[in-house]
Amino acid sequence: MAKAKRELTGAEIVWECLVHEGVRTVFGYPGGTILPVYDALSDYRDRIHHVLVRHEQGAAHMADGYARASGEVGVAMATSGPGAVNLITGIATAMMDSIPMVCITGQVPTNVLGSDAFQETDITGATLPVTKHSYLVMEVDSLASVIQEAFYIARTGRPGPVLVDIPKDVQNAVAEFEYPSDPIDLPGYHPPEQATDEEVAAALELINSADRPLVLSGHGVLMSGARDDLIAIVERADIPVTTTLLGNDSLPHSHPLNLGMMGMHGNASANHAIQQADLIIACGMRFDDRVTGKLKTYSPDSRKIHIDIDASELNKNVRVDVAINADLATVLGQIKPGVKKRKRSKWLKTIQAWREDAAQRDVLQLESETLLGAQVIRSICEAVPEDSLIVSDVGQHQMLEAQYYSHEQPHTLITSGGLGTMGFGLPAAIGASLHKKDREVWAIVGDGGFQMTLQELGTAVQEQANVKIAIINNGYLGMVRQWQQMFYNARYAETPISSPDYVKLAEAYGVPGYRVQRREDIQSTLKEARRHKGPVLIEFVVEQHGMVFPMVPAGEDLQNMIRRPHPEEQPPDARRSKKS
Ligand SMILES: Cc1ncc(C[n+]2csc(CCOP(=O)(O)OP(=O)(O)O)c2C)c(N)n1
Ligand SMILES: [Mg+2]
Repeated sequence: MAKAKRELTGAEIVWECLVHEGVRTVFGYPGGTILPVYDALSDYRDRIHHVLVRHEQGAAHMADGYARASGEVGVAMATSGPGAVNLITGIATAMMDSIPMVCITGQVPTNVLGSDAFQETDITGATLPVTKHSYLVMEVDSLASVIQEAFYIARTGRPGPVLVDIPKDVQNAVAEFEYPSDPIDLPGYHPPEQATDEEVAAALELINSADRPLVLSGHGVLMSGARDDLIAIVERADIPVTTTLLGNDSLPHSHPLNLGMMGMHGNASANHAIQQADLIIACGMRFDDRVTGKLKTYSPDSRKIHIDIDASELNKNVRVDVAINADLATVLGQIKPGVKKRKRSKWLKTIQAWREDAAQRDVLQLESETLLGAQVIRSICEAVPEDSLIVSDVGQHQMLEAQYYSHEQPHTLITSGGLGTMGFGLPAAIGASLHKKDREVWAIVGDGGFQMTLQELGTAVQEQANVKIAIINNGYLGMVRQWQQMFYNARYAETPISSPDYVKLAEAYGVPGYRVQRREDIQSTLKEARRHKGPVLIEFVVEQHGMVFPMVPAGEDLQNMIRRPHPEEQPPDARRSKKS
């Protein structure tokens, strides 16, 4: 039976469409040109929860964090001009990390568009390079189908952010509403599905004949749901795996074949393995410069297979022998039956020696009497349940998280990888916690990044978001200071940064606050903090000059890592203090 059409305003159509798309939470901030939509919200409050943020950048990051935690499309909303422009950092962050998001912005009325009207910004123009697609809706009759398309584009193929800009008169106009029921078929947009038989055969030929194969596991493994098949394949063929930052939780940390993260701050064993492999199988990753180092000398002796949903990533940075443009989970399902059982003891033994050497180099820093970020992160990992969600900000603490937190379960790490957006951590954690209400959610942030978006503490309190905030306070924009120390003769230009009294700040927001200055107080404070429901803040005052190693200097050969010294190489004083 055909449903009766209803007459609705554009503003009501927005909410109706969101309900039809299964949206339950919207992050936003009102203003003049989005007023009709906000006014219509009152009729939808029983189905959609609106989270009032403190800055629109926070809305975009929260929608992003919500999307990453839920696998659903995150929704952010803002007014025109300054509101819309404030979303851009969050949109660009989502774009770089392939996060499905729909951003709805108000726009000045159509009759003044282009006249530099009050709070007019060409937001579709401004966001063109950082959205997967964008729309300026000029007629209310097309509003429902545009919103439906926006969700479809955001979540299909390689996911990404889509912007829908709606002039105020379109929000006020009335149209007959019926949610479009026809399957969506967009000209020129047909996400690929499976590999051809020839591609599967070519990949299998390389996999089954390699002696030193290595899987590079990226975000796409998690996003396409390919993890189980990947594990089955590497176990059968005894293939070691290294992960990107966003693929860090794409296989259990303790899995014997997992070499951990590759790249600039990756594990030495992973980087050596890349350089010495005779086959690289790149799954849902994009050969970012942070993981390849110098392209000219990248993995010189290997044949290469690259599987990615986005055709534009294939042969972009690294030339490969077999390029497969399809859904990764589907392709691994196709490949799996043909993968031969093999043991690769010699290759794994070589790798094991690199791993043992690296473990030795970690000992001094984990045992150091001075409080270090690595110790804090390892302690959080030991204290919290395995399914806890860790959201890191950007900087040294982010890399330490990737190195020292053992992610056993998938979808337990959220971080800004591609754009490296400081200020992402707290709002993304709030967004994630509003979906994963039964999970422990930790924002691990630096003193610099936290101060970029700390106003969102207000949102966390208003929502009683269950977010535990660990500020790794080293008094510096640490990662930049590290570069200055290594490459700019230790001239610390504008990297020392002061902080407010974070315990008092927490108090001002009505949040329990703690300060930890000694290693022996970490665990007891974590225990105490975890007892509180709702937001909690802990400041860890750590060594100011801590470093993140290994480090491949930008543009260098992956093999040329600057390493933490092996205990045998420590200066005599350091060895003595360790013994005492
Ligand atoms: C929005 C933004 N501005 C600047 C940078 C450059 N940047 C990268 S890491 C970093 C320092 C981060 O300092 P902090 O948050 O204290 O973390 P730490 O490195 O000390 O752990 C800076 C400034 C960035 N990534 N993002
Ligand atoms: Mg810092």
